[in-house]
Formats: sequence, structure tokens, C-alpha cells
Amino acid sequence: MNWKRMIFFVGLGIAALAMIGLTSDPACAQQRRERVKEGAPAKADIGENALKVYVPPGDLDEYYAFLSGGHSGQLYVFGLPSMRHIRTIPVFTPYPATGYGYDDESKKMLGGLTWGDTHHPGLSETKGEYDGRWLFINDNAHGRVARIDLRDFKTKQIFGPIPNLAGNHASVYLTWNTEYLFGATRFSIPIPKGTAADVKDYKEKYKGVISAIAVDPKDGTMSLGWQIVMPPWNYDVADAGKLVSGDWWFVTTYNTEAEFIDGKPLEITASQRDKDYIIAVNWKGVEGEIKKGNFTEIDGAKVFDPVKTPGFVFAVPCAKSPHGVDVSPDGKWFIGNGKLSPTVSIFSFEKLQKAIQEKNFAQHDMGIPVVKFEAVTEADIPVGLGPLHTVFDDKGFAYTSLFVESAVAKWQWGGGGREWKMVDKIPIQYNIGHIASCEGDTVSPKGKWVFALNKLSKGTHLPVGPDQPESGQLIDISGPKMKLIAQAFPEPEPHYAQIIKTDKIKNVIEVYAKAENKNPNAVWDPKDAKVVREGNTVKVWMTQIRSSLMPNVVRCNEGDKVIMHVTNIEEMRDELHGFGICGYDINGVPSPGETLSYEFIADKPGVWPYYCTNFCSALHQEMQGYLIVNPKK
Ligand code: K7E
Ligand code: CUA
Repeated sequence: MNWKRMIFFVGLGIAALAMIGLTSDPACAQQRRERVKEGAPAKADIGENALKVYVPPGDLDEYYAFLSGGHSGQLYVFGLPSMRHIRTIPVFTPYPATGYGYDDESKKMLGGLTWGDTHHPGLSETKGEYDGRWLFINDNAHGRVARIDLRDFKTKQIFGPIPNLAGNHASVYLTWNTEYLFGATRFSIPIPKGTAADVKDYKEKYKGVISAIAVDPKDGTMSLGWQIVMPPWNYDVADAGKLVSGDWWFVTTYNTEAEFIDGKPLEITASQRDKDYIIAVNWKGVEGEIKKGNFTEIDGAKVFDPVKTPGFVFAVPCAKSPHGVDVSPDGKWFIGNGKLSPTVSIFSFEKLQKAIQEKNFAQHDMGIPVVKFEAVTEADIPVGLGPLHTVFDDKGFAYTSLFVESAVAKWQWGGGGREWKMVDKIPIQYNIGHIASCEGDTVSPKGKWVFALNKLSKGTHLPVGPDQPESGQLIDISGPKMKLIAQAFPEPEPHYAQIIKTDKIKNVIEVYAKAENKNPNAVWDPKDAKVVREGNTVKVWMTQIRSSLMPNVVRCNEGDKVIMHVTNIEEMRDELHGFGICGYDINGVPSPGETLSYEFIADKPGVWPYYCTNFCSALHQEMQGYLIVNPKK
């Protein structure tokens, strides 16, 4: 047993003890509270710390933080440093609060699915800097990706389900000029989708897929670029290169054992090997091959095979089921976060290029060349137990989340004569997953804050029953020692976040300009509101303004199709009106200047009130009408 294995097993042992300790309530409740205090600021610093995050009413935060909402399918907008939750942006899940998923357009975009599993938001970049145009996010459940426009903070496109790919975890991880975002198989399946093969044939018949989704530079529209067929491994977390490594994309793998055995948990079969891989993809090179026509079409996708055409996809050995891979701001290093190994592994991009040139391969694994570990490794830093993700600041330090140890490790960035070394550690409440830093994904991180996105909030909030929120903790990284300053409780599940300077998001719309509303069904004057019958269809053009919904009576017959076009004709910001029909599952909130449409069958006879659901004026309660559905004769 080499020393690394030993550290690993000792680590696992401690981890197991820690887990047992965690689950044996209530014996350790006190201990947990002590632990919070351990990470919490000293009494003497409380005043000073409080001022750092205090943003007086009326003042604005310095940063936006966009938090993934996990299996809520949504995104949360927080302000930093105040940690105030400002907005929920619905993405993959209907959200009655904004009416998302109820009008025809957003309903269609959801494609009949009512949830998603968002993990990794990604802001669009130009030359490796956030440009404030779009925010993308993945759906790990159904293999989709979505685009949010940062002019109105609304979901504009859902792309997918992406063909050939099941579970889209290592996503979105945009290239540094937003040419592509990516999707990748978390759960290998036989392809194309819809093919059945038993897990007995896992190695031969199951496939992994990496999918490049092209982004239109003008309007952000996503379309299927191309795909790479990969061995049946699990593709976990990714990062795109930048600057020198800008043509490359990296993704971690686990289960390179390529086994799935009926009755034997994956946690056992996938942890046999000492090392799994970070896959390095020369996306620019693959793009060139696709342009040359070097692909097979599978389920409408142009699929490139790296085994048939070597030279673009390589495996870098990394200890043991690594989770995150993170490319440094200068693009020169990529870092594997050990998960089951108590280290971060630093790899040199330059060395990787050299090893590839010299064909310095240890072997081929399922056809993919594996570069020699010794040829590409730069340093291994023992950071602590369960390293998952690493982010960067502006002063040459990196911050790694330690899931098992519930801590954040700060370590010094090496290279060029500087030593790679641990410099600080701070306890976190509790089981930190991702960590985010201010513009930390860009070529110029801003420093100042690190946001710890923790899985468990145990015992650190008012009791709310057995289902508890996650926890997010703000760490001040401006000094040599990290300081835990504040805590918030985002709902599930803030995997990753993007933090961007507020002044980078320009031209935020407060009222949609009337001139830009191209909807042919918009009406702008209550006098033009009307009900028109065409055969068995009843069409309604409705206006909303303080304090009426016009028309205020809609008559139809049981079984009619009803199509309502509702325009909020307000020209003042924040003047929202809702539109809810009692007893029918219709609920909408058109923004000022927006027209939304609702189609349904009037299948319930009777008199059904409709009303404004947003308290909008002193006469809000008067904002109502009746849908009269006459029964079939
Ligand atoms: Cu680490 Cu889905 Cu990025 Cu959660 S993943 S933590
Ligand atoms: Cu409009 Cu209440």
C-alpha cells in the first residue's frame, strides 16, 4: 500500500466516523452548535463584520449571485454581500408567483415536464470576462440546457432533451468566448435513446456522450453543435479552458471501471481503481473534424468518434473518482479535486501539450489515450477530506471546498518560483458542496468574497420540521485569514453559483416598451378589449390596468376552446397584474408591456370568477370578472 492509498483509507475511516457522528442525533446536536461557533466570527469582531454585509435599505449590493436551485428546477438571484434573496427565476419548473409555465409560450418551452435539476449556472463570456448578456443553466435530470436573458431575467429558451445523452451534469461550462456550452452523459446508456440493452452488456453497449451546444453570438440562441461518443464512464464536472487553453474543455470521470452490476451498488464498483480520469478535449480540433464531415449521424446529431480519429481527446489520470475540475484564471493549470482522496491535484496544461506531442501515453483505455501521470502532474496539495471544488481570487490563492471535513481550504498558487502550499482553513456549516468566488470563473477574479454552498444547515436556523433548507455562508477573503461573516438559507439546492459585479449587467428592462411588443394579439386600450366567437372557439383580447380587467365578462359554452390574450398595458415599473381563473388551472402575471396567451377547454360549466392576483392598487380587490360557461344542452 503506497502512502496515497494509506491517506485515502485513513481519510475514509475518519469520514465514516464523522458520518456516524452526524447521523446519531441528538447526541451531537450540542457538538454541532459548537462547531458553528468555531467557524463563526469572534464576539469582538461582530460589529465590524456586520457592517461589511450591511446594505442599508435603498442601497444596492455590489454583486449579483445567481444560485442554482437544484431539483427545484429554478435559479435564485441573491445580492452580495447582503445575502438578500431578490428574485427567483423559474427555468425548468412552473412557478405560479410569476405565472411561468401557465401561459402558452412558457408551457410549450417546458415541453410537458414539470421539473428539472439545475446544477451549474454559467454566465456568457467575451475573452474570458463576463459580458452580462446571458445566463445558462443545465438540467441534470432530462438532459436540457436553458438560456436566461439578463435584460429581463427571464428564461428565453430551453434546449433539449439533448439526443444520445442521459443525465446532463457536467454542464454548462461555456467556452471563454461563448462559442459553445456543453452537456455530458452522467449516466451512460445505449444510444440512440430508446435502445434497450441489459446492464450485463454495459461495457459494450452503453456509451457516454459529450455534447457541444452552439450559441449564436447575436442573440444567444442555442442549437445542437456536435457530439463525441465516449466510453461508458460517468462524466461528472467540467470546466472550459481559457487563454492558452482556450481551445480545450475538461471533464472529470468516475466509474472508469465501466461496470454496472445488478445488485452491486455503484459506490463499490466505481471505487476500485486508484485513479480515474480528467478528460481533456480539444474542442476546436473536433469542430474542425466535424466541418470536414468526419462524423456519424446518430439521432440527428453529428457524432465524432475519438477512437477512430485520435488526436483530440485524452485522459489524464487523477486520484480517485475526482469531482470538480477547475481551470486557473491564467488558463495554465487545471485542478482535479480528489473527492475520495484528500488532495487537490495540479496539472500543467503546457506539460499536457508536450505529453500529447511526444505521445507520452501510459496506455489506451477503451481506445482513449491515457497520458502518463508523471508527465503532466505539477503538484499535489493535501488540503483535507473530501475536496470537491476549487475557486480563485485576485491575489494568487485558491479556495477548495472540503465536503467530508466541512471546511474551506485556502492554498497558495504556485508556479514561477512560488511554492504550492496550504495557508488557511475555516470550518463550514455543514458539508460544503460547491464554492463560488466573485467572477471566479473569468480571467480576472475579483477576490473579496467566497460563497460556501453547503448541503446541510443542521441546527443553525429556527426549527422548520424535518425538511430543512440548505445553507450558504459568506466568507470574507480580503485579509490573510478567511473570516466567516454571514449565513443565508437558500432552498434546494444551490450546487453552483455565478457571482458578477452588478455594473456588468446593463440595460435591464423595467417596462417592456410598447413599440417593442410585436405580439399581434396585444391590445392597448380597454375599449379595444373584446370577445369573439369563431365556431367552437372563443377568443378574448384582454387588457389589465389599475384597476380593471376588460372584458369583465366572457361567455362561452361547455366544451368550447377558449383562447385568452392578456396584455398588461401599464407603463410604470413594478406594476404587475395577475390573472387567475378560479377553478381553472390558469394563472399568469404579464409584466408591464407584455402580452401572454392562455388556451384551455371550458370543460366545467358554471360561473368562474377571474381576478388580479397581484395586490396592485387600492382598488385591487375590484379587479375581477366572470367566465360564464353555459352547460351543454
Ligand atoms: Cu459538486 Cu452537481 Cu457541481 Cu453539487 S455538483 S456539489
Ligand atoms: Cu391588478 Cu391587482
